[in-house]
Order: sequence, then structure tokens, then C-alpha cells
Amino acid sequence: MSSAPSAPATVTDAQIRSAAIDVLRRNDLGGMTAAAPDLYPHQWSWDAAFVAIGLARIDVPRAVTELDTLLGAQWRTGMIPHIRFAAQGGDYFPGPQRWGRAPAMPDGVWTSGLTQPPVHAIALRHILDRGRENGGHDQQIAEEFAAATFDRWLAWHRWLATARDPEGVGLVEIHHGWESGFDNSPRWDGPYSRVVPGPVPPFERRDTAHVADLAERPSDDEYRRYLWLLEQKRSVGYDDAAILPIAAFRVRDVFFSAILAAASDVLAGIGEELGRLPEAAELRALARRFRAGVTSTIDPITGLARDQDVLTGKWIAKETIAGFAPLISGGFPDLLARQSRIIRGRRWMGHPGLAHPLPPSTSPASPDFRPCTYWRGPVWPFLMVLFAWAATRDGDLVLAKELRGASLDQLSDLTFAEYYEPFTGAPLGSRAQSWTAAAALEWLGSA
Ligand code: 2M8
Repeated sequence: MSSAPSAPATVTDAQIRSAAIDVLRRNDLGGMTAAAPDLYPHQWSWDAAFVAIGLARIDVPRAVTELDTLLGAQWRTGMIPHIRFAAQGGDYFPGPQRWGRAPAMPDGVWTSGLTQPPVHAIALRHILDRGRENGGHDQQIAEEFAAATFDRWLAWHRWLATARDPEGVGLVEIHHGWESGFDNSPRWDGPYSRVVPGPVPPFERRDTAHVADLAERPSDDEYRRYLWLLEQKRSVGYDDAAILPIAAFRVRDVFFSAILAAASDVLAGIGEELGRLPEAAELRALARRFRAGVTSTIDPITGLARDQDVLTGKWIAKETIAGFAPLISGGFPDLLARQSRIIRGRRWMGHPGLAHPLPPSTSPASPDFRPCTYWRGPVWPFLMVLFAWAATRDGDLVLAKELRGASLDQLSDLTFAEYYEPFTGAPLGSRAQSWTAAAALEWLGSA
């Protein structure tokens, strides 16, 4: 069982900041930051973006390096893979051998064959902003990096908009729960229940060795399905078209789509600054298309956004934080106002039992809620940064302030846990998780 946090009564911002910097230093593998020291000893795609946001508060050149290293893993198709494996090869399953090679993989780099949400342009924007605030060398390096890599981020967004939205509906299709980043969310229970695993080579999990309680991680049964989907992708050489007729898991992920909409607008803004006007216009159009896609998923009764199972054509209506996708993508003022009311309500941040008024990954009022189990209930600190960034963009400064205050209280336990039990505030999963430390640095702002 998880125990209640035993943080000292008064922890100063300076202590949080110094402990967070320490975590990122210790997880620095040289050019890339391990997502976590033991559980995730490689670079994860969307973790790297949040890490870059935090690093930009303390070291702009190092933040640039984080994104540059990730870009070194970009496939010839434009896809940014969900893991770039460290050369020194930390112990993680499934590792590089299990994924194998693909024709589109960059030479000499080992990656996974899946992708993850495209938060990177948002991180690039943060790096540019911090560089300009600091001026001098920081500004120069940030601006040069943005100009030099714009086309590669553009290729990334274009790949998502074509390979992963083949019918142009304005929603990104994922082929594995890992691609969502919300690995075992109740959102995926239906689609996974229809995955019938074929033969999977023998495997030994490593993740279970790094958590206090096995209930904090997905089950073996879930892993068998995860690995079968990997085998399917591998069997077609990770070809974007060839996977579509055979994929046992095809879901239009509304939260991923919302991130693509938001990030496309941000990248368009960077393109405009660079004088890349046709490309910027293309990105603005992408943002509109995916924002419209997100809006089209709203359940009129609950007001929450929904995923869609491509293989059954059915909506997936689970009460998870992904239901607030419009708060990330932006949208019509009425929709945003309604969502802002819901997220503050008693099924979410306003639930009376919460240790900190922060939205858990699944509503505590949902029958699917599991307070200790990974993406089925705990609070994920890095996500709060994303919601606050979007709230600030849309003028909801009160929500942004509430998220900041409660998050800093939560993080003052100095464990920088991967996720937290919503009612007790106990740290769960990995400790010293990089994107949690980065979130603390972003909340604290520049020194
Ligand atoms: C978790 O996912 C990995 C697989 O990608 C795992 O469980 O082994 C998720 O929380 C994901 O969102 C995150 O990017 C990754 C590394 O922090 O861990």
C-alpha cells in the first residue's frame, strides 16, 4: 500500500528548484535525458519535449540539445519515434532488439517503431521565449535552432496529418496505447479487449522490478496485447500503409489530435517569424482541421471529448482527463467555458477528497477509477503544465493559477514522482521522473 507523503512542513521554492535541477542533472545521459533513472533509462519523445521546457528555465543550450537529439531519431517518413534508445543501453523492455530495424529508421540510431503526441513545437516555442528573455548567446542559439529545424518539425506534422489521418477527418489515429502516452487508460479497455494476441516471442518484463506495488503498472495480460501490436507493426517493416488493413488496434485519439492542433498553431507562429508564410498557412489550416476534429467528438450530454474506435466506428466515452481535449486544442468560447466549469466541478478538481485540487487522469467519480494504477486514476504533474499553458493562451488565468499553486504543493514532497495518488498525495511509479522535475522548474519560472 502507498504511504502518505512525509514532506517537511515548509519547503521553499528554492529547495524545490534545486532538487528538480538535481534530478535533471542526474538523469542526463549526455545529450539526452532519461525519462526516469531506472524504469525508463532512454529518451522518450513527449517526455523530451517537457524536459526541454523545464531545461529552458535553467539552461537554454541544453534544452536545445534535448530536442536536437530527439530529432536525430526522426524517421525518413517524418515520424518522430516514441523512444530513442541511449547508446549505453539501459535496461528496458521492449528494447532495441525487440523493435528491430525498419527501412525508414535513421542509420546508426536505434528507436522504437511507434510514435507519441507532438508537443515538441510547444517546447520549441518555450525555448525561443526563454532565449529571447535572456538575450545574447541564449537567444542566438535558440533562434538558429528554430530556423535550422523548422522543416523537420513541419515534416513531423505533415506525417501525422497524412499517415495518421488517412481520411482527413481531423483526428489522429494511433495503433497502440503507448502512442497515446496514456498507456493503460480506461479509454483503451474496449479496443484492447478486441485485440486477440497472436504468437509473441517469450518476454521478461523489467518495469515491474522498479515499482513498489505491481498494481501501479499494467498487467501481464495487457503486456501480451502490447507486444502483439508491436509484432504486427514489425511484420510489415513499420510501413504506414501496410499496417492499416491488419492493425488490431486503430483508434482516433482525441487528446493526441488536440495536441497536434495546438502545436500546429505554435509552429505556424514560428514559421511566420521565419518568413515561411506558405508553410505557416499550411500549419494554420492543419490546426483548424484538427481543432474541428476535436470539437466533433464532444458528447452533448457530458460535454467531454471522446475517442473513436476505427474498427467498430463507435465512440469511446470514458470519464478521463482526455475528455478535456478542447482545453488543449482551443475551440469555441462556449465550449471552453463549459469544459472549464466541468474540470473545476466535483467530478474533477473540485472533488472533496483530493489531497490537492488537481484533475486526476480518470475522474474519481467514474467506475473505472483506480487511485494507484498508472493512467487509471493518479494525477500526472507534467499534464498540469500543458493544461496551464493552454489556459493561459486562452485567457483562463484563474485555472492556470490554480493548477500552478496546487502542483507546487504536490511537488514539495521533493520525490518528483511519475504520478501521485489523488486522495493521499502519495508518490507512485518512478521517483526522480524527469518530466515531473521539469514541470517544477516551469512552475517556478526563471530565477
Ligand atoms: C509510459 O510509457 C512507457 C511506454 O512508452 C512504459 O510504460 O514503458 C507512459 O507514461 C508514457 O506516456 C511516457 O512517455 C513513458 C516515459 O515516461 O512512460
